Parts: sequence; structure tokens; C-alpha cells
Amino acid sequence: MTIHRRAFTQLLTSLGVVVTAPALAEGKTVEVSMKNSPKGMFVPATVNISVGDTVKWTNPGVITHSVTFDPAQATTASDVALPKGVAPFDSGNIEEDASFSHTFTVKGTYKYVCKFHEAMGMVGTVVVS
Ligand SMILES: [Cu+2]
Repeated sequence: MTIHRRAFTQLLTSLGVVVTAPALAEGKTVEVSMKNSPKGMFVPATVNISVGDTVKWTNPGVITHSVTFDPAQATTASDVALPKGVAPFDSGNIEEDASFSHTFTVKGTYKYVCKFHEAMGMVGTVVVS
């Protein structure tokens, strides 16, 4: 049986199906864990990803952390770095078993901190190429 494309689209529309162009290929997701021992740290501390990839930070422990790409919230502003033109962003507090995801759409090197444990070296880097 031959179904004309237009008729097929109308059929889908009548069924409540929205016909759209295929979505762009989705990027991959890279996981970063927020560890408490032997000190607060991002594991891995550096991730290398491609434009369109997502980083997902998860806090498996009871100590609150953050993922802060905002120099205004860092103890040492130079611990945070963003590619030119990228606005600062921040996860807010990440409690036990919570997570925060961010999709990176601009190439460059990003440096971030946990605003609670930056002083003990809880810093990380995302390199987007
Ligand atoms: Cu922390």
C-alpha cells in the first residue's frame, strides 16, 4: 500500500502526533561524582568533552556541595574561568543524592568550584572541544 507523505502527515496530525524534523544528534553525558573523602573533590577533576555534550554531577554523600561556574561566588575569582561570552552559571546547593546537569554549547576551558569547599581544593575543569 502506498501512502502519500502528505496524507500520512495528516493522519499523524489527526492522531495528535506532531511531525517535526529529526532532532540533532544528542551529545553524550559524562558523569562527575562529588566525593567527601579524603576531602571534598570532583571525580574526575577534569573532563574532556565535545560541544553538545552534557556533564552530570551527582552528590552521593551527606555533605552539601555545589557546581559553581560563577567567579562572583568563588572565594578566589581566578578559580573560575569561562570562555569569552559565556554567562556565569551555578547549580545552587546539591544535597545528598541530588544531581545537576549542564550541556556545554561553547568551546573552551571552563574552571569551576564547589563554593563550600573551594578552599580545600574542591575545583574542577571542563574542556570543551
Ligand atoms: Cu563541596
